[in-house]
Amino acid sequence: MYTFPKDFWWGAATSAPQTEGASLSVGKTATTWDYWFEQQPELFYDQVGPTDTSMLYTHYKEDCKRMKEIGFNSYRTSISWARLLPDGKTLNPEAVAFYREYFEAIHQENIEPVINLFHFDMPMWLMEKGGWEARESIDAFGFYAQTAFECFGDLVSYWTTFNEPLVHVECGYLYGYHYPAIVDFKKAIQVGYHTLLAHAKAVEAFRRVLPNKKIGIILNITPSYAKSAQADDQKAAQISNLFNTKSFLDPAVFGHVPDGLPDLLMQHELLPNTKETDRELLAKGIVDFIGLNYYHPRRVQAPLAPNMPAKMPEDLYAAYDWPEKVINPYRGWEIYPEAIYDVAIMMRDEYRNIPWFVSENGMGVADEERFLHDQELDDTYRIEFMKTHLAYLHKGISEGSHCFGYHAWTFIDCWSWLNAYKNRYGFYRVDLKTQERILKKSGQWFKQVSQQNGFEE
Ligand code: BGP
Repeated sequence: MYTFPKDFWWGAATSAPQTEGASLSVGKTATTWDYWFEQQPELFYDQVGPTDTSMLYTHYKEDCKRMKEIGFNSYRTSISWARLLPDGKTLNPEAVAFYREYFEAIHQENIEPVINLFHFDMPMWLMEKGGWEARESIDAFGFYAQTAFECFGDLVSYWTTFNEPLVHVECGYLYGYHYPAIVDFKKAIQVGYHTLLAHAKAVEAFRRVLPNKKIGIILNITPSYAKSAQADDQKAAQISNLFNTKSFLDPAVFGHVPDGLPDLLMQHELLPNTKETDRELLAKGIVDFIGLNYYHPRRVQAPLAPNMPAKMPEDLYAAYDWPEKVINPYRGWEIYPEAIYDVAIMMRDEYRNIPWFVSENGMGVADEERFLHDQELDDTYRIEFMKTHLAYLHKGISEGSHCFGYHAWTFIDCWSWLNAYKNRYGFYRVDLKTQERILKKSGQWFKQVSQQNGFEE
């Protein structure tokens, strides 16, 4: 039997833009997603945009009951910045009422809410002023964070500032997958830097407004494994970890950017514009806990055609196609549960064993809707995926890593950016036409795991 620590969190994560719906109503203004969908709906899978999500805005009460039914004792979602502050300054009373009722409904089911502030949903009013590229985004985020803490601090004990900040940096400014779809390494570094400062600004406000509660940050973790023991491959893996793991984790845990990163950026003419007071602000960004979203690792090797200065990260480390990799045939990502153990040990040994939890882990299945229907929602593959990851997590915990929970991605099939409803992950299936929710086999299994606080080997 794999038994997990007492009071272990069992639950799942979602986010406001991926579940709420009502995306341009009840006072909410547009985010970059609403805007982009309006401009170019053909970019979105099946042309499904952010309005057509799982409608938690109207279904949240029953959905909180559904969470309880499958054993959740904690649950993460986010607040929509553009709903709470439609113009960045004026509070939307309907948003306050909605979130207060939603968080109360979560409590009524004895579920601990974990509330995140930013999940890739940049309000258009700020995008028009430059978004994360503009230095004023730091104060704008600080004001939003403080407002949220003041409005909901009595109902929420666990807060997080950002979900996967690396993703809005990479997807928006490096690879062109998210709006504003810019491809510019130097801009991406500047955007990442402003995000770090915005995070610190929010933590600073948090310590003032809610000194007795806990704050963290949610990071995507893609541990980099080198192709070989040769020095150039090892160096590539180190650089990849510097960018992809340490860039946000070190500031959140130690209050400063990781050693080696400023030198590397200087060498490649990528240093961001800074102010003298930044160092002091960054030091205020130390959190109480970390959430790590783990889906797959990175395999890297020395760059095939290094460029000096680097134009893209690939000039510093290249992707490597590991011949032994096991692939999720439904989503294309490598499945490597062992990495979750390596991450647990890294947190223990390199990050002062700060409390952390797995804040997303799950198996995406493209077009699951089509074939699950015929198999009575039998998603055994998802159960196997979670079991193997939990087994490695258990090993890390039994060796002293301070992990206090596991959140699946996700509770309910939800809208996922340009992929819309292509890859489904939910314990509950959602019929987009009728909004009917149907429990998959994985949800029944998860209930047992939560009730037993573990599972049979
Ligand atoms: C994570 C995000 C989630 C969700 C998930 C699945 O990076 O935090 O918001 O999108 O990935 O992604 P996809 O639907 O592309 O498979």
